[in-house]
Amino acid sequence: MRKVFVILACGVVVLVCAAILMGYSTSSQAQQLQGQPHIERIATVDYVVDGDTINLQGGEKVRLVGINTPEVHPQEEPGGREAKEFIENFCPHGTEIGLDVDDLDSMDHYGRTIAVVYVEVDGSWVNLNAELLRSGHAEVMFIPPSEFNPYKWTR
Ligand SMILES: [Ca+2]
Ligand SMILES: [Ca+2]
Repeated sequence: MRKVFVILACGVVVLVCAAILMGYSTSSQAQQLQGQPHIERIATVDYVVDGDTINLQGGEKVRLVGINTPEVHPQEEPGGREAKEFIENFCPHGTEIGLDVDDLDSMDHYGRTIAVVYVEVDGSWVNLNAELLRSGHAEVMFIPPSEFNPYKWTR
């Protein structure tokens, strides 16, 4: 009787370990699907222009790829100020951000760098473009050719 119990207990331990390992591998697979942060360079924020545009120190302007937020200039559209404030909270003046520039279309016709912007939150890099979509401050604006598929960020 005691032996049966020990065998059963071992079985339970093995099952629990297997479940933990399986859970671990699926979550890391999910992370891979979402795309690991791929940071090509670090830049410093001068100021946030609006929800999808950031001016960097040194004069470079960045347009967040794959998304659009309501305008703030010259006329404020509904939600424009909220979107601007949302990203200002993540990257106020002087913040170091990570950039992944769109390899297939690196600049728009206003001369702005087209990129995914990463901000550091609790020690890990967060895709700010995706955060704008998930929080409802931005809509998908997919203009091919592009290295990025913003529809993946909404999942
Ligand atoms: Ca916009
Ligand atoms: Ca890139």
